[in-house]
Amino acid sequence: MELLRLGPGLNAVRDQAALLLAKPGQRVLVLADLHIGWESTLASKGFHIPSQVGKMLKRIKSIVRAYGPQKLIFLGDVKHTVAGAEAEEWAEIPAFFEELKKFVDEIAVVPGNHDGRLEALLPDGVEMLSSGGIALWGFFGLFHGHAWPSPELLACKWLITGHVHPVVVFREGPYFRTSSRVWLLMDCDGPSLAEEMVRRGKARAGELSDVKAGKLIVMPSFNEFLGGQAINRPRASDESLIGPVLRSRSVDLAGAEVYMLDGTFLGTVGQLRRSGI
Ligand SMILES: [Mn+2]
Repeated sequence: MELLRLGPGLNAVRDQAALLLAKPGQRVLVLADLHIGWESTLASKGFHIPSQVGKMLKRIKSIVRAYGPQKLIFLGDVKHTVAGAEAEEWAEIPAFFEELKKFVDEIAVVPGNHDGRLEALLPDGVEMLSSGGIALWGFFGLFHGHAWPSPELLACKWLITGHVHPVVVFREGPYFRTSSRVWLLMDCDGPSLAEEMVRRGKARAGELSDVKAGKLIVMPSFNEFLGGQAINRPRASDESLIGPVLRSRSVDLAGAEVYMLDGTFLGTVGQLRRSGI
């Protein structure tokens, strides 16, 4: 396993949709969009896919073994069904967290839009954070992305979200298409984002004296089978997957750099859309 450096203390784990945030003596692993229970919603439509939770657990364990983070933060959409909890989730989610507790000291969840009633499934010792996210070390503002971040996150240089499940879709001949999960890295105009949040009543001007947000990362989904936003297609297929910050004019989505999980740079979102691949 190998790290791809995105910034100071900010690393993607090569070939994994995982971020390792570090400062001297501390390491935090961040994963987004596991959507546990997604397969069971497909079963009701007649598709039967074996549960992915065991495989995801295995992948998390191997990353933890390689880098020894003290803390694991789930960046929203741990589970799939939006409002309630399906029978499979009632069984799989508590067992999943109990297993994780054996090898990571601290576990926290930033809730996403699919995490209704998740709290009831979390064992003792797993912390449920606010849906406005968490300002880690005053440097990394972590939130899911379906809603605005808490105002204090704008004091962080890096904003980090999930929710979008960005993929690039490649055509292969007339019949086949393959999609690859990708990272998006873009500039973010912190003062303009702050202004927009004040205008929309999501923050009070006094709360935003120290705005440092300058970069936004959109993480690929940790679940490798989920569909997502084909960011190389001219128009987003599902606007609801975009979220308020990406829809705002404060971030440069067209200028976003697109990276495959192995670190290959594909170009910017704008270039990919224009090239029509
Ligand atoms: Mn989401």
